[in-house]
Amino acid sequence: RSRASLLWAAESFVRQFAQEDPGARDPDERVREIAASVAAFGTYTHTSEELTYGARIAWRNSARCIGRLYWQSLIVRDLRDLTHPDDIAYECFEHLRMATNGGKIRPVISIFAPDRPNRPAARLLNEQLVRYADDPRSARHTALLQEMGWKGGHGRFEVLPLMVQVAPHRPPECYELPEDAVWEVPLVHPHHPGFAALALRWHAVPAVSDMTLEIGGIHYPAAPFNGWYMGTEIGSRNLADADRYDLLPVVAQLFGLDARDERTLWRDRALVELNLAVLHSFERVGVTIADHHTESRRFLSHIQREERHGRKVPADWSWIVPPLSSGSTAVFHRYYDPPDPLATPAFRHRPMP
Ligand code: HEM
Ligand code: NRG
Repeated sequence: RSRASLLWAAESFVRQFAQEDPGARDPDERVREIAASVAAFGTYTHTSEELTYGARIAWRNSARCIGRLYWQSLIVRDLRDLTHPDDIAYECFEHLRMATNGGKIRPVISIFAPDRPNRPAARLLNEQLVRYADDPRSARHTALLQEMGWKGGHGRFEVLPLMVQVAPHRPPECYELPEDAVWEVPLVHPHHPGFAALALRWHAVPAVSDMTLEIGGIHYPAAPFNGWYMGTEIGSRNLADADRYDLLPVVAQLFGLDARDERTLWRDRALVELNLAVLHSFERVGVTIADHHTESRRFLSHIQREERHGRKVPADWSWIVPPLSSGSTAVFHRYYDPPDPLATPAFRHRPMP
């Protein structure tokens, strides 16, 4: 990436910051400072105010996220001085504890050292800080860990170790997650006592760890973030998709539904029971979770509030609309401003090495 394009990205970020935040520094002066640093070192360092603002705007720009109403409350942990994998792993576990907060989930992002010219930073290979080895979605990660000598991964809902890759073409360092960093919720059904015997559970905190945070031309590949779950992510997708835990036939059997005939709507009824169990179970143990009707209304409030500030809210309909009773949620019956792939700051996907 050329110095000119880095400088261009930095300048547009600094000017955007100054425009939105009256407390920001004089942008002209800051741009000159950045230009000098880029000329001397090929890069520059964000102030902690820029880092915090940049991370929050990256969330606000996430066109697939229905949860953006609270973008201003994101807690930003500035961990840019950490590069050793042991320290990164330790702080990822601290992240989970801080985010879990005794069940009252807080949106948090931990930002580790950025890429530097000819010196790519450490990255996390895990898709999320907490993922299960037997989830078909984790098959490649589980296989890789076992290839490297991990003895786990044969039971149900076993948490994958954290993989910190310090440099490209190097095998990752691996760390088992401490028990007190991972809150898991056992799934029970509010009316069917037999449901608990399925021995299902899910982790409390969704903490995405394989996306690169880009702010003003600087790339932060290790920047895990979390909010709270919307129930449908677990009940309609993780546990229900045929290429995930594929539990609809199991739930249908438990509830005595006739799975031979599509027109009994056994899939739909099983989905509702599963989603009900997820929401009930999280609520029962005091872990924050949103239902899709409430989160949909919040998203529309978010759009209204952003429009009052003269901003558009790019959104990806197919990701925003919840995968249960879609037409009965508030977000279904309209279109949205199209996502802008060039909008920054942003969270970006990258291929798994
Ligand atoms: C995607 C909800 C917080 C960034 C999503 C999705 C949901 C969601 C339902 C779609 C996921 C899927 O279909 O797999 C929420 C809720 C939050 C929240 C309820 C509660 C506060 C956050 C935070 C960030 C964030 C704190 C970043 C700071 C994103 C991004 C995606 C996303 C980047 C797209 C992920 C991808 O492309 O795979 N969110 N979110 N969200 N969210 Fe949020
Ligand atoms: N669907 C994924 C999680 C993706 C992000 N969802 C959130 N993010 N709620 C899953 O594990 O089911 N967040 O930052 O809260």
